[in-house]
Amino acid sequence: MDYIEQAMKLAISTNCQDDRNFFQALKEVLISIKPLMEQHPKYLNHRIIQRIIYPNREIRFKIEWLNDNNQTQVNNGYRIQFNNALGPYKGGVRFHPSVNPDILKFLAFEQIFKNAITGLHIGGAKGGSDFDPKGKSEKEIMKFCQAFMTAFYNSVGSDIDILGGDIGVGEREVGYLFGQYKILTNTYDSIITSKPISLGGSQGRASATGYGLIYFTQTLLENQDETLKGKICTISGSGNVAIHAIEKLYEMGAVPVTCSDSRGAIHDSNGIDLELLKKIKFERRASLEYYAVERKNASYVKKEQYNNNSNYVWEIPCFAAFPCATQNELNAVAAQALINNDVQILAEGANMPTTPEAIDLFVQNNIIFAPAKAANAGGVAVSVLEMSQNNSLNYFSAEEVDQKLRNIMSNIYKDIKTTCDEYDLGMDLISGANILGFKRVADAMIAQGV
Ligand code: NDP
Ligand code: 2IT
Repeated sequence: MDYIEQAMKLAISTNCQDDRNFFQALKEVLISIKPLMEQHPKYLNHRIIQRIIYPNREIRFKIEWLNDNNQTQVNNGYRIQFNNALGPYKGGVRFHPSVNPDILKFLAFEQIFKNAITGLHIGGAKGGSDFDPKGKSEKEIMKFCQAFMTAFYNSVGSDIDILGGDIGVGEREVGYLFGQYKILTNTYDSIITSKPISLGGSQGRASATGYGLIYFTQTLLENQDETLKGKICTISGSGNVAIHAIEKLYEMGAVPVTCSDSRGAIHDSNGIDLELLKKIKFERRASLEYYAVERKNASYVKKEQYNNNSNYVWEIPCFAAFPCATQNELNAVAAQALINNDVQILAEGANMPTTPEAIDLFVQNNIIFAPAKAANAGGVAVSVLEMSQNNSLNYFSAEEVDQKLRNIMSNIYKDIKTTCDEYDLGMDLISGANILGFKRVADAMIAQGV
């Protein structure tokens, strides 16, 4: 039995049998580090794989809060502190009804390697709750955030575990989480990032993931003597990552023509109206169907009308495609449609948005594939700038943050490409990213002893 089979067997026997998202993320890493394992037996000798597939701590807690009708509500809360070999645990918090230990374990596992790829000294974690922010009043959101922090505050710390944003958790939620921590501990510790600017948040953190995604794509294309200028691009999602990716695509002279949310998708062949999109999603927190009501030339397709469960946005011919909503949102049907329409590059803004079958199709057809661990790492990298400015009681200007983000994304690309060259991987950026991240974490584990 080889190390991959052995590790998968071990992972399945020590986790819930249904942890399919975690097993998917794990298997991809295990397969792609094969060249590293073959050249450096020390990683197997130090039993790094057996050690790295167990989270250091899995915290589960109950959140009780009162809704606007004074009825008691109960939600599940979690934090997976997966690995802190490189630095304090760092990773976002997700509020979505689908949140469960499997989803958070996959996200925390991915975060270990993503954080390592940035070259910064942070470990990997993820947390969240099955709380659904949709339809809740401002007061209910605040009450829930306060109860979440109350249930869990003694497990975080600015040099222990630093939280951040993710699906359903933006500046508003982060502000309430931070405010409650301050009350409970009487400190102003930087235990969470993506804070509002008024609380010490970083200029440019809100836009960092989306902008970073496009900077990474542009660097990659420049190395192929290509550019995004004038190119049709398709995007899924219409949250923090998607909207800022669309914004940066316009700045690069590209034409983003789609977006989607949990209920449906928009195709606007003249280019997405960014101001209208921001108004609908950021201000009104409403459904995208209103976009088509206000923009008569745009078409709106409801989720129930998608073909074979494949988002309508992937049927639109494009040069580059950017899945920016959620995990496993781009399946083999979508991949085939994109390939038939001659897509040139796929860059992941969301975490693990592409199914393994879809990835296989892109690889077989030589489509350039920019994996999430590299392409969306700009968000967490700017989170570290936020931690750094908080801890030094200083701040970085918007221009400084943008310049640092550009450098970080271009260095990530260079480091991955160097790894690809070293292991003779051509443009297999998935393996390059996994080897680079794994090696940095494994070396730190070995250096610390057992
Ligand atoms: P937001 O909550 O701001 O937006 C999420 C978007 O995706 C919304 O348009 C939402 O639709 C849609 N969506 C969420 N879940 C589903 C689903 N199950 N099916 C279809 N659509 C869905 O989150 P972010 O933009 O911050 O995050 C998007 C992705 O990017 C996630 O995978 C996240 O982990 C990843 N990411 C985020 C980072 C960040 O800094 N925020 C950093 C790196 C990665 P609706 O509007 O209807 O809710
Ligand atoms: O997936 C991610 O990298 C994030 N959600 C951002 C994490 C962070 O701590 O800023």
